[in-house]
This record gives sequence, C-alpha cells and structure tokens, in this order.
Amino acid sequence: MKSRRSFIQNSFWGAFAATSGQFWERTTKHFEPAADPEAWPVVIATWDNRKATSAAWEVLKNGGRSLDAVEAGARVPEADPNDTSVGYGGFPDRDGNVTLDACIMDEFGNAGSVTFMQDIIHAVSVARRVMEKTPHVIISGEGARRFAIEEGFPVENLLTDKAREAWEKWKLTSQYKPVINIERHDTIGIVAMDAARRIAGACTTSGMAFKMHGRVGDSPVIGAGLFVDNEVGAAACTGLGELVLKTLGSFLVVEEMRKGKHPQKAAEVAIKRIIDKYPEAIKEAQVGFVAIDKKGRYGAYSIHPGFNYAVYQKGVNLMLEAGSHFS
Ligand code: SD4
Repeated sequence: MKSRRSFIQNSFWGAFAATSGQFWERTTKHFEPAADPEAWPVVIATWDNRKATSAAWEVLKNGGRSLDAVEAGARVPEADPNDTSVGYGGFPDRDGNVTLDACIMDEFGNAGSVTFMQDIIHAVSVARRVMEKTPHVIISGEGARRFAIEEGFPVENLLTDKAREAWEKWKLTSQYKPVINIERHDTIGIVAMDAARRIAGACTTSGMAFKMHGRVGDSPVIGAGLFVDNEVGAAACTGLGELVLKTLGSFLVVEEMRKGKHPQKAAEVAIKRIIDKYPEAIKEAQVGFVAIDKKGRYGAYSIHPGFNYAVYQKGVNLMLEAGSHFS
C-alpha cells in the first residue's frame, strides 16, 4: 500500500490539500472525486463497513427511510462473528460477559438506546424499539434484556470460541488497560440522508475489550457516540469512549456544522477539542468521527492515522482513509 503522503501527492485531493492545508487532506485507495459532495442519498459508516453501507444503500436506493437504512446497516456487523467489536463475536468484559451498547436517532429528533445489554444480538433494533415503543431514551442492563425478550428478540450466547480464546489469553496477564490503541476497530457508527433528505443515525458496539463489568462507553449515549439534527446533519464516532463522553464529540460536530462548517472541518474541530483537553490520554488513544450535512456532503477525521470509513453515494460504495491530526 502506498504511504499516506505519497498517495496524497498523487491524488486529486493532493492538489487541493497543497493549497487548502489539512482541511481537505484525505487519502484513499479508491478515491473518486465524482463521488464527493452534495449528493443524496448518502450513507457513511466508521471503519471499512462497506457491507453495512451496502445494506443501507439497498434501503436508500429505493427511496426508503434513512432510519431503516442505518438500522439495516448496523445489523450487519452485529451478526458477524468475525467482528470482535460489535454484537455476536464481540470481545467480552473482564469477567467473560459480552455486553452491548447501541443507540439510534431519527429525523424527528427521537432517540433510543440500550446499554450494558447481554444475550441479544441486534442491540440497534432493541434501541429502536426503546425509541418507538417506550417513553424513555435509555434502558440498561437486565432491564434492556428483559424488554428485548418481551419484544420477541431471541436470547443467544454472544460469546464465540474466538472471543473466548482471546479472553482466556488476556486473563494470563489480566492487564487492565482501558485504552483503545491506534489500530483499527469495528464499532459501527452509521449516519445517512435519504432521497427525501431525512437524516438518521445509529451506533452499536460491544465496547472496549475486557472492560470492567458494567462499563458503558460513548456509543449508546446521544450526543457522544451519535448525534442527529435533521436541520443540520449527523455525526457518529468510534474509539476510546471515555474521551468522547467527556467532550460530547458527536454533538460538537453537529453544532460546528450548524455554524456553517463543512462536515470535514466540523470533525476536525471535535478531534482538536479532544487533543487540547486530554493531551496525555490521546497519545495512546484513537478517536475517529464521520459526519454528513444537509447538503449531502461528508467528512471524517481521527486523532491518529489508520482510521478508515465507508461511504455510499451516487451508487458508489467506497472505503476511504480518513485524515488525521497526527501523521
Ligand atoms: C467504546 N467507542 O465502547 C467504543 C469502542 C469502539 O471500536 O469504538 N471500538 O468506547
């Protein structure tokens, strides 16, 4: 793979970056300028979740609702046993329990969330039921599990052999480091705008591997792991949840777009905020945001290199490498 810099030099955006600075700096193996801004429907997801954006696109391309699209997208990694950060196959907490966090938000500003939920694969769909069938926003732990069962969701063992083996190995040292390193993870934050310009988003994860029992991250917290404002745009993120929780990252991205910033620039502001506030923590921690605005433009940015994302727009499903504060 080409280095980031050499790719930038060879790309369309390289020329742009040379004149516009880091704002426009982005790299990709498959970048096509024709797929860039101001088009909808559009869907963007953290990491190389192209299967998820593809599932979302199936909804969007037929004029479907963005809420249905993001739910369909988020369900893909939830069901994938090879995805060790989401749903079935997610790495467990330090006691061997897979506990899930998820949330969803629609174009009306409605929101639903489940946190610390066990035994149910499709946490995002339970979050949607919380939004649509209860007067609450967040249901947690055993309450969320019970609600899901009442709603007809099957009870399943989410701990795969692969995840159990990883946990057994971790137990040999039991080094509890609540740090997400700068390599890739798969927590999915996914936001979309449909043909009718309705904006929605979802986020779902099994959280940090080997976390303390009961720990809840940013992903199910409205404003942290996800925020949607149908007048403005939407943002979602991945990475060390504690840093995002303390800065309300996705809300910040949307508020920056509200002030008129491009989603790319807005994502950069939120990353910069984390870096300025937590200069020590960010040395070993990654956070990455994805965002779209009401014009159908998108952006993504992270603290460290290595954060990629999937975007489906104009019928093209791309995996792009996000720009980052550090190189
Ligand atoms: C968390 N933000 O629980 C999640 C973890 C994550 O890829 O994004 N992993 O803190």
